[in-house]
Amino acid sequence: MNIGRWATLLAVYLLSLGCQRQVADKGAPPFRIVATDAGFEAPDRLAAGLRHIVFENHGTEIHEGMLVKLPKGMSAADYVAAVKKGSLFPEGALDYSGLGLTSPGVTAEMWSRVDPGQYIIICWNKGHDKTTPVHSFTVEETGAADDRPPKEDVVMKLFDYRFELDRALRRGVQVIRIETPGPNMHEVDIYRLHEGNTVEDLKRWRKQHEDSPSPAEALGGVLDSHDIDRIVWLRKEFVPGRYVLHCEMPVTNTKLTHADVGMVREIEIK
Ligand SMILES: [Cu+2]
Repeated sequence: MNIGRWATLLAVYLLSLGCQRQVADKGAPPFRIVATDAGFEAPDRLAAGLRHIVFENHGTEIHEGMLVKLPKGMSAADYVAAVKKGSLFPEGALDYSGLGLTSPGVTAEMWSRVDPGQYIIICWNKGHDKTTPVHSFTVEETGAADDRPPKEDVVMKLFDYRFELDRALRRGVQVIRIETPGPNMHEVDIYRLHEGNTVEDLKRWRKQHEDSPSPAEALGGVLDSHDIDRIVWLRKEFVPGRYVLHCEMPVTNTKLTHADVGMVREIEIK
């Protein structure tokens, strides 16, 4: 090979490296979870770090996608067996947030940190935790850069037992940074009320666990984390309407939910 040809090949190689770098800078595609009534479709690997997670409900029922990190020695089957015996928090497993209740046809997205380990995705709506298969995946330390969340428009704080917003949510795309001062674990489901329905209708409907027509559309909020210092970001497009923030976490040692003891808030977006 003459020098000229070698130099050309080298130039082409360097150019292609440059292109690869440009692609890498745009970031990896989001971790995409598709929920159906038969279970979840999602990759079986994810790089550790702050990750952009997209959740699409292709089913006919409301679903959610909670990430749970399993302790060493516990399999997905072990976790599900404990849940079937009635445990909401199988010992040693850590809730790692995820996208909350999401109506059929709705897509939700968030940014949240994942650490190396074995995980499952599980839906707790309407007994799906006992009837619908969980999805297992592995989080690996690959050195991949964090997915950077967009700058927040609003900060939402989850306290015992109320939601605080540092400013009003507006119509259009909003990024909500969600913190949990607690001191208990919390979640926030976001609903848009259908015309003529009230918060009371929604609370009653969530208690019934029946197939009665829903008074609201579930837009996909964020689920709880054992690590309450965790900050997550939610991005959502809002049309004008009446919305409800609702926490369905159980009050310890009771059959009440946080919504029952006041953790529910109606907001209007103009
Ligand atoms: Cu709560």
